[in-house]
Amino acid sequence: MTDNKLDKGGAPHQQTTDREKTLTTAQGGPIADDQNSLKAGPRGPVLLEDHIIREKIFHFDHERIPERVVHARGYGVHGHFELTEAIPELSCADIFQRVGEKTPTFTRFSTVAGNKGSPDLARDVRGFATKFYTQEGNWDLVGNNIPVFFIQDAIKFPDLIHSVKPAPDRGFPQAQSAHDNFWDFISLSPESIHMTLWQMSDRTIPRSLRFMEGFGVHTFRLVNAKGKSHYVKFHWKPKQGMQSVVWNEALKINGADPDFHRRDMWDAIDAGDFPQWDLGIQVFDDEFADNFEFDILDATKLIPEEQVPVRIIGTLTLDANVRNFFAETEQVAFCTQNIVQGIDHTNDPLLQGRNFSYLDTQTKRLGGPNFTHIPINAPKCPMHNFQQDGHMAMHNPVGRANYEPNSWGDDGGPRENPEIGFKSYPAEVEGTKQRTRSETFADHYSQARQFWISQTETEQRHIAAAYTFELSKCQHEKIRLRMLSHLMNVHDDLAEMVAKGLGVTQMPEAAKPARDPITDLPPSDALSILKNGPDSFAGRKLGLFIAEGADADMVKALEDAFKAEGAMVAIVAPHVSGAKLSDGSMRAADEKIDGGPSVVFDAVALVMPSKQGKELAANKPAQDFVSDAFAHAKFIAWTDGAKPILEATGVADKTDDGMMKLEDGSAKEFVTKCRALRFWDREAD
Ligand code: HDE
Repeated sequence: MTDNKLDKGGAPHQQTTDREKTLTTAQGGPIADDQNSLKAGPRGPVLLEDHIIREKIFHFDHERIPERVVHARGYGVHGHFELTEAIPELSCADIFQRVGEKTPTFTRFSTVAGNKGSPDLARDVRGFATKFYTQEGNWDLVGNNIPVFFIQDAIKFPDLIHSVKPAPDRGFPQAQSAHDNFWDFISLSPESIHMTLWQMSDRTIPRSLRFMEGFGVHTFRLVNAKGKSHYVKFHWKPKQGMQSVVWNEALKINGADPDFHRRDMWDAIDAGDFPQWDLGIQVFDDEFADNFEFDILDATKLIPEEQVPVRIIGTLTLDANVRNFFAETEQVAFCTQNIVQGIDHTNDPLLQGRNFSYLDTQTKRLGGPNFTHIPINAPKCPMHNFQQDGHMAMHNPVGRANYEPNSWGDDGGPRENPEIGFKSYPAEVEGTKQRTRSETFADHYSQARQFWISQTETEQRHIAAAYTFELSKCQHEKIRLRMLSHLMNVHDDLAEMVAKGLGVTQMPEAAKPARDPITDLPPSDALSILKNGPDSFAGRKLGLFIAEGADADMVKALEDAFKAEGAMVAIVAPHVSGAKLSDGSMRAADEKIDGGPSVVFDAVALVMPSKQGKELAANKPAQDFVSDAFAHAKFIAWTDGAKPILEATGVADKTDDGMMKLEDGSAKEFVTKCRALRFWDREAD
């Protein structure tokens, strides 16, 4: 039984007589009063003997753990992986054997540069890390939403990250790469140029975590039961299709909703709209590796899908939000060295460095070697060993044996199992000990050029604009010019567009390449977002702006049409209480217009009588709703009554095929238009 009582001082007490619901100390002692500390007299000093306040505040003081040094801001979701094609001929990994089998997973998406409280829509690479709780141990695929990386050798990682993170003296900039330090480092590390093309593309401003690809980046090995190895690159392909926002929109979303991505993921899963990705593998052998233009151990290179097709072998479904953010998302500890029999590492020097780093960082972050005992990190298969003690140990050996070999028979604890136990692929290794970079890693521009020529004009424009924006934030001309000298080796068009954007009239000399770029690599459509559109508005959101007296039939027609498409509709109104529609019914709003700008929606519609349209034409948030939607190439529909708002923003004069007036029966037509997601022709104009 719960009761709400006031004590003499007026503090509310919510009381119960149910032992199960009784508030207790960490020691299990029931607490009678959680509102008042123990005092000597009602106005007297607080007594040190009060074990309840001391325990409560002591625990509070220790709530924070170090945030991740990179990828601090992240969002985790539970799910499962279902195998759709078994691959025993390639790998004996247990997870890849039985079609239809579901393996539980935990996936954490993240940004790299910002701290834990930074906004979701920073221009940044997104982490895409998945822990598969397989029946033969945990496999962590710790990837990104970009298939290549900035550097070739892990020894450069602390410098790369330092350069993008806040400068030591001033403590800013936060969560951004648009500054001198970052581009200084990049322009002195030509190996990073390919990655910066991806970084300056719209890949780093995804519309949703649900709408991006994922990549394992490195070349790994698949090893079958006979010990035969193939090389593999892992891919995640979103079933929802890819989509990004535009930069001006990203800037505004960060202000309107810094939690935009996590909210979107939470809402989708909460609504039962579970995002899915296909797991694809690119498999190749030594012969391909020997003939490929680049070194397959070089993480700054990808293998075009046209050269090695991606074969789909399973599907990841994210179907449950976390129950406790800290316990799950914060405490999850991904480690690249968590592989299972049937999957193995290669000599990629970046991967080798990561295998050291992740274990080390988790030990520091989670406070000791027993982070594997935390439920989110513990395997879901049997686990037995002789590891013992240490901070917060949850599993210790029982009985007398805590070592092996031992002669205690059945009481002697777990034993080795050569049959199913992990065996490293016996790759041959030889060489002189030396600090060097292989000659085969020396090409830094060819795939950057290939990426550029694979993009649509819209995407190229965005890339050039992003370089221009970021380099314009560099206060030192020498850094801007040094970057330009690299872009000249990528493609003349790109270099010219950026030079024009920066106002550079005298081009610098092109950087001297370590190896002459290959200029005839063919374009690869798979590298473009826009060439791979979903042609569906499913999973997207319409912002439906209504006001008092809005046509009830039109509101319903739009809601029905968008829901039938699998899309969401959010109602925006002058007041959050909503608006009375033409049929007298009250329609509650999801957002007041000031808090529901069009940047948080994929398309917008305005439905209102002309009296309200005229009034709202003078309302700045209402004007921004329309003018931003127009500027961000969104599809816009309106009823006649809303026209004054379009007129007030100058949009009414510019009607194009991305805009339409709503009339009876036209809701479905609007949905059909919206399937293109954006009306890019407007931007080109
Ligand atoms: Fe990471 N990286 N990384 N990284 N990384 C970490 O581990 C590191 C790299 C990636 O959601 C850290 O748990 C080094 C490439 C993701 O919890 C740390 C190098 C790729 C996450 C670390 C790299 C990644 C991390 C920090 C250069 C894509 C977030 C906290 C050799 C393939 C995982 C932590 C999560 C996190 C080190 C490069 C992806 C410090 C040394 C390449 C998705 O261990």
